[in-house]
Amino acid sequence: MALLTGKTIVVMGVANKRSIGWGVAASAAKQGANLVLTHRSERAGEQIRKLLAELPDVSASIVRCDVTDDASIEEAFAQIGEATGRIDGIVHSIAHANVEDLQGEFVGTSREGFLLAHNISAYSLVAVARAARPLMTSGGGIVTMSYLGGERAVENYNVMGVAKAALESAVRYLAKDLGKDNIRVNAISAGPIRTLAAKGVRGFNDVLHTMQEKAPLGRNVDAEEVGDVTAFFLSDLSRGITGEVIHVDGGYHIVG
Ligand code: N5H
Repeated sequence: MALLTGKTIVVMGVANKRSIGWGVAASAAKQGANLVLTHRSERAGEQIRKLLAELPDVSASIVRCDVTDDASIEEAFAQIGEATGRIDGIVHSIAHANVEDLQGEFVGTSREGFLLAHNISAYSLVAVARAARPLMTSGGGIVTMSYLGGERAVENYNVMGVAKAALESAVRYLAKDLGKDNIRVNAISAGPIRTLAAKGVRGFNDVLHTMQEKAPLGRNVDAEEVGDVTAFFLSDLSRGITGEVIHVDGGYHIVG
């Protein structure tokens, strides 16, 4: 039997076919999950509709959710609850920072830019976990996406690195709280992947190149590989793991 048969998985943050969230949705669907995909922009909603149209056998619905707005989160999860009755997993694949805060010196980060990055990229996991908890009546898994820049000072990653450090810490505190409800909370630290978010950010191509050169596996990773590890975290195979950050980066973090 597939790993996620009979489970409802909510994937937040698919912008287009290159999104890590879409790699996750595809892996989860392959493992038999019933999907709910959330988006903020109309444009992302359209992209998701198009992508799902190519997978007619997959059971999926689309819900709008703006994670900067508590009322929107509440409404989205009320809608999901009505439609599905229960949630077994949440995948948080959402981050944002001002493009001017993703280059040059971190010391120049404005208060506003710092708060924006932390609001969307880290606090949103806490708000979503709280909203989803009452619907996760059989327990389940929450998975979020991080990057090595949350552990090390990586050129240009700047305010996002600080937000990812907060996100990874939030994973541990949420895991501590939600363990009593048999809800596990874990993160994946993914290698660089050419997504819409990565487009136009300074130095991205250099990072891809270095990764290929130095990673033990000698190549970059893709969204499907991240998706498969996410499916593992959402499945009962990982039932003994919570509060963990696992690297899906071809081993780069052990050498780079
Ligand atoms: C070391 C690097 C390269 C430099 C830093 C890149 C950081 C990227 C993450 C953030 C989330 C990108 C971002 O917010 C871009 C926005 O300012 C502009 N783009 C958008 O608004 C597009 C339209 C939407 C879809 O994107 C978002 N996020 O809203 C890190 C890279 C090697 C790895 C990487 C790219 C990591 C990561 O966190 O995504």
